[in-house]
Amino acid sequence: MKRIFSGVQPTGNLHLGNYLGAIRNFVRLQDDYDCIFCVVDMHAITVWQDPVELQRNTREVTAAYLAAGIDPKRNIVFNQSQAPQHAELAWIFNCVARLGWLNRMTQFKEKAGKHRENASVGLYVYPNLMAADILAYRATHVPVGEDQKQHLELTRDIAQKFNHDFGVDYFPIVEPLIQGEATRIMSLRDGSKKMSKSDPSDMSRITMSDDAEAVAQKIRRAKTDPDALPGPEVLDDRGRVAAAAEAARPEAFNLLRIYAALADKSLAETLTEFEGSQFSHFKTVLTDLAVATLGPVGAEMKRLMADPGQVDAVLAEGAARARAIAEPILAEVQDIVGFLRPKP
Ligand code: AQP
Repeated sequence: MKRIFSGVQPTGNLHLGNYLGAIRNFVRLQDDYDCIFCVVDMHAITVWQDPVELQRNTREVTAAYLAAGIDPKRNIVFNQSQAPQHAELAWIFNCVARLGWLNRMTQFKEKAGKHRENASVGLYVYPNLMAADILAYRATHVPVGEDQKQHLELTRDIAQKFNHDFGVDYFPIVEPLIQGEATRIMSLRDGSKKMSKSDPSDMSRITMSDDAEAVAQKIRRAKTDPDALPGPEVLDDRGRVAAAAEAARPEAFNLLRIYAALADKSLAETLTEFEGSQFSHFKTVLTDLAVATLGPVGAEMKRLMADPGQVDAVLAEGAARARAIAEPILAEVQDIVGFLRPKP
């Protein structure tokens, strides 16, 4: 069976973008793939994390996975730091990846910003650890949002270079799985910025644990424009919003895409449904749908957060299963590289 690896960072404020762009897709993949879903706490510490918050956020992402419908018996659910093979393989990949490759990573540039010299070395080599996460299990497919495509490309480059340098055909060349309408949900306050956990404004995102009142308030205050909603004529032959139309009304199209994703409809269907409507009407319908979809997930997350023992047990069991897969793979890699190790 094809194997999937994917992860979410436990950096707090899990939001609708994480849900629609990642977690909900994970749930759908569990029927067709052998899935490993990780809470990537080692990635999280590439920027400062309060240790108490990190533990809480690790449980929160796990709770979100479970509440959204990921079955920890059928799939592996664990936190990255409990499988040391990730770090060990990442070191080998640090020696395979080239500086020039990492220098091209746009996410590092965005996250390090103007204070590049002050960024952690971990933030810089983050894509090598991501490659190790995936390849420690020889995963073949990775569900990712648009924003992770460049990092996945680097994973492919690392696998190819490793195979070439050592004259082996060991690591698979992973394929991205990008699904649905909601690959990039934008901020509710600024349609040119992606919805993100680290945005200082809480009004920019709907979080997975927002109650109905908070969801309603955030959608009501979401930035829009004075015009009525457009119809399907804004789509080009490939079903994409024409660039000029998108640039003129980014917030409107963002809300329409959120609706389409929540309702599991295409953007074309959504545009047809709301053509000519005022935002006041559309926002009411969108709020009802968001509350109906996220409400039960948020409630189950709360229940699980009140029972940390249950969450920790899922992580411990998942980590044991993850290590059982990664250990022999790492041993083979060590043999390929030429590291001496005691043979069983
Ligand atoms: N706005 C988004 N729209 C669609 N998908 C998104 N993802 C994140 N933001 C959006 C997807 O969620 C998964 C987990 O992301 P992550 O937590 O590992 O890292 P991230 O992409 O850095 O998430 P954030 O929320 O944007 O955090 P900050 O603010 O720290 O940068 C990934 O699959 C991602 O594509």
